Amino acid sequence: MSYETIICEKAGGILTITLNRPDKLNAFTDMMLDELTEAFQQVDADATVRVVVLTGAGRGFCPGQDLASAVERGAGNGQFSYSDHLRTHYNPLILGMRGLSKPIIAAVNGVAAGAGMSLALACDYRIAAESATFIQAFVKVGLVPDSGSTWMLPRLIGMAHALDMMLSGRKVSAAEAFEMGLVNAVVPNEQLMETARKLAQEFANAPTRTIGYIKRAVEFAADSKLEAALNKEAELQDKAASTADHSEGIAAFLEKRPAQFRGQ
Ligand code: T3D
Repeated sequence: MSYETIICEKAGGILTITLNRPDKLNAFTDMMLDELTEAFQQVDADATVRVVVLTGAGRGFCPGQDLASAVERGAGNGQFSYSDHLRTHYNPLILGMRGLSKPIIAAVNGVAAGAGMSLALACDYRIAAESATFIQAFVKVGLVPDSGSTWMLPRLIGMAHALDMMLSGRKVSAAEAFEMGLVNAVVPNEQLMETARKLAQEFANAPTRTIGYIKRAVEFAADSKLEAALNKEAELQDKAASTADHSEGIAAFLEKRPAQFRGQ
């Protein structure tokens, strides 16, 4: 599948998606949002893809909504329905990512601001280049955080840090993001993609269906009471136990050899 605003490259079970509007730091247009949504749908359906790496071309990761194209549509003068726009273009993308049965690694190469930061939050792992920055920029343009930031950010870094970022709109460095627990690792700029691909390779050799069930269980537990979460774990454990990778994992343990998971 070829796209205009993103680049998709598949190799060895890893799909790398690169946001590709570098002259605008990869700001979101409707086309980019829709192409991303479609690309993640394809990932779910493609058994040969076992993990996704998401990054940006050039010096930015994504600075959120393209404000120039939003103004062209009447944003800022009361003639634009933000709620319709969010429901039509942003929310399907975020829900598709959170519901994806395969892991997503954000390789955050530069600034992630506004809904661009929400995009990074919707990933399962965030590896940041040393020069990456994170900005809840919404308040700077008089908007509330959207695209899942209000849901994800307090869960990741706690209410105090999340509110600080959201209310101030201040720029947070990669080092501070790591201290807060916002990113899993910070690496020198030139090692970003190599580090992300190394982690991705581990997932490309992992029991993919079980990884999907783990994601589903954790997502379910975030909004559940303990008893419901226990029941969901039990239900998903039956599904995991019926995979070929579970049989392989047990056999490999007993035979004292590394498991050869095939994602089935
Ligand atoms: O439904 C809806 O539409 C609502 C959804 C809203 C979701 C949101 O994301 S709201 C938040 C939108 N984002 C922002 O407010 C951030 C705006 N950008 C910035 O504050 C700065 O650009 C950055 C702090 C991100 C980076 O600063 P810097 O100095 O490194 O770069 P720059 O020079 O500002 O940007 C480089 C180019 O990218 C520049 O283009 P030019 O002048 O060289 O042609 C700049 O205009 C462009 N750019 C950066 N961010 C955006 C953008 N163009 C359009 N929209 C952007 N968001």
